[in-house]
Amino acid sequence: MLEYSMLYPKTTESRRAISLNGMWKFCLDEKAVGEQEKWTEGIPGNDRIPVPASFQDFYTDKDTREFTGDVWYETDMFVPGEWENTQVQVRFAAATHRAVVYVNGIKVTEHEGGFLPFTADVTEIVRYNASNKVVVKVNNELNETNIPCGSTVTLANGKKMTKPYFDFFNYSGLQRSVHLVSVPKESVFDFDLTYELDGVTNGTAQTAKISYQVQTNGEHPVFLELFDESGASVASAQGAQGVLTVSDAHLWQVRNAYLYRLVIRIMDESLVIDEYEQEIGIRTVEVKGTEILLNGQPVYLRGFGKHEDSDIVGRGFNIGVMKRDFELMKWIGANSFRTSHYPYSEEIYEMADREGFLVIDEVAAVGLFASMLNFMDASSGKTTAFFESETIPVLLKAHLKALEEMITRDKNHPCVIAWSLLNEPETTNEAAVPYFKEVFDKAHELDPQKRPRTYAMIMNSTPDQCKCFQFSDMIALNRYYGWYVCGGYEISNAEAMFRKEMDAWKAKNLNKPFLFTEYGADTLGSEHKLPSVMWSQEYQKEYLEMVHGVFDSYDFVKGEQIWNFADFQTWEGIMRVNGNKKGVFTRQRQPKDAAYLLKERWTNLPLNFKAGGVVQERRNLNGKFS
Ligand code: GCB
Repeated sequence: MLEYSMLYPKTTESRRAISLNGMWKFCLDEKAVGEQEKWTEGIPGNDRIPVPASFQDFYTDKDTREFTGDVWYETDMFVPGEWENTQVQVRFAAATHRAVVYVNGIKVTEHEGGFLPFTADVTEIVRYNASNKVVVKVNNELNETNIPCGSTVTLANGKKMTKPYFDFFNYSGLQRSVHLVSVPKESVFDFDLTYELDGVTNGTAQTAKISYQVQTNGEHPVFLELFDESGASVASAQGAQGVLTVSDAHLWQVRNAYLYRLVIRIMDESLVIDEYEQEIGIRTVEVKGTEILLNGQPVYLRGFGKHEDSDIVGRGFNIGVMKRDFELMKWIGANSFRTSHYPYSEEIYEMADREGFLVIDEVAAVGLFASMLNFMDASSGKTTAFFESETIPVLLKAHLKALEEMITRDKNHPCVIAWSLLNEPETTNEAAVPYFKEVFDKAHELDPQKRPRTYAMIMNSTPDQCKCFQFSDMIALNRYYGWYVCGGYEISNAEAMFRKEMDAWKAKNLNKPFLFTEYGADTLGSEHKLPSVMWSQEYQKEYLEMVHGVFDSYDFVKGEQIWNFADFQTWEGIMRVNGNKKGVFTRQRQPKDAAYLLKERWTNLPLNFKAGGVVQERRNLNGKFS
């Protein structure tokens, strides 16, 4: 069990949450002297930087952008006097990739892993009704013992540099919100919900049973109450575990969400000891044969692999970009996305709950293939014996901990319909098998709703080579036929190879749904060419017509999430033109030509496309239809 609660900080009758976002003092620790020079009590210089944000893209010199090592943050926080006798915490929604936190010069916590929250209990350390100093040392080095994987090298000039085994810029720092929190001594720590529906018709269930379990750190009784969108109370229950029964329940549906408000209270007679509330959606999710069922109805996923990435703030949570992204996803007819390649900011799941998007939630286990060009290398047959390395046990431990943090954090979001436990690991070697078994078993054990588990499979994880696909409840393929393999005028060969692989999967008769979690072609928003060449907008469309035709030929393919929603920053190199350009939208969130082609297809595809294993009559949905 985790030592801190993963509940999102909220102000309620019993709780207080004060945002510490804003301008923080900031400095780089170029000589790694911070502790020695007592920066733990206050950092040098007078530079200030926004939190939340990645630190990299504010500055005009390359050494700062590429800085690898420790960076230090500092702010002052006033702790109200009336908070004495409560638990006082500082809560970081993320610190990438690891952090040590000091309050008034005293170390209060440390955390490894850059995309999930952690909390420091500072009850005994803070001065009440007074100002207190928070200092955070954040380190952004990459290694093979933490996720995401990569390495850190030292250049001839003595400066360090990261070499990610993944295709996104190593943005880092305090990229998400920080809160100062007061929670009663006796409080709600965690809760689980599972759903059972009876008599489902047209988005309602005659009866919905919500089995719950609430974890507190005390003995006082627990009460639950559920309110509908009009504010009416529709169910209540007493006890740390039990069932809430809702009659004529409105179901949470794809792009048609209905959210109930769940209020959990710990009471002492009529006195509220603690109160926590969260919006929840009533829905079930399961995989049956080749179908993905939401509330028992087959769904076909259409959408994106995304990144948290935008100009200036990098991977920092940006509320405006979030809003724009959801509007674009709605405009284009998407209904889902994968949080490639790390769990996203909590606000994004709240928005997906509200907008009815289906989310495949991915832990940051990317780069488990020791190559900076794994997307290329895997297509050319390179192997790296990754799972034979002696550091694997340490990596596995970090991976399992991140998994526990992610599932605990996200399990009550209706939008989360599946867990992605790795992206593009090397699965051509038997050594991967025991590692996979642990990770997949752990996800099952941690998730009260037993949602489907998957992992995104790299090009050489083919039916005859891959040793691990049996672990997935849904097979998720990342495929680049027509880009990394046989691009341009060779696209007809790409199609033949693609179909050959799909025929081999079909022959295996796995009786599981298949998803394409990646496919795409780099495209420069500036380039047009008739007839097409690779990188032109015309080629991106031709490529999509080819892959859509393949998708539509196989009735077990139950979803398509194109790579990528928008252009995004990567490390620099000959394969990338100031970043990865496979976006359907530019980094500034304007459409490329392919966006209109996708809109035409996705707004016409029925939600239950291919339901019952029948390849339905295909209209002009822009694939090469047979
Ligand atoms: C992949 C990776 C993704 C890359 C993408 C690409 O297979 O999962 O992180 O960005 O390919 O564009 O090469």
